[in-house]
Amino acid sequence: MVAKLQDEERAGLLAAHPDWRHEPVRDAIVRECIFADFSAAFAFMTRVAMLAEVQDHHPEWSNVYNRVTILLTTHDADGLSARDAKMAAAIDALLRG
Ligand code: HBI
Repeated sequence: MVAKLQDEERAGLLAAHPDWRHEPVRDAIVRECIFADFSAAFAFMTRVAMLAEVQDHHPEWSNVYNRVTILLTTHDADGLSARDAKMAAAIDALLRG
């Protein structure tokens, strides 16, 4: 079992990653990313997929043309955990370039 973040830890995660919003029903974080076109969006998804395999932590996401919506939560914790914070940081770093 993975430890679920406490309220203060969740607040810290959101403060550190302001492009993510909290989704309270799932206790998840969500980020919407817009790219120039489908090709750029799919290239980004490929890079995230490789990160997800390395971290053994996988996003729930959707893609419509140039938009990718990513939801992170930890099934094993029934909510947010440090694994989501680590993945959000890696995704933010990718998007910063
Ligand atoms: N991805 N988002 C997410 N949450 C998990 O709990 C999770 C995962 N990928 C793999 C994984 N857990 C494994 O550790 C096992 O549960 C198989």
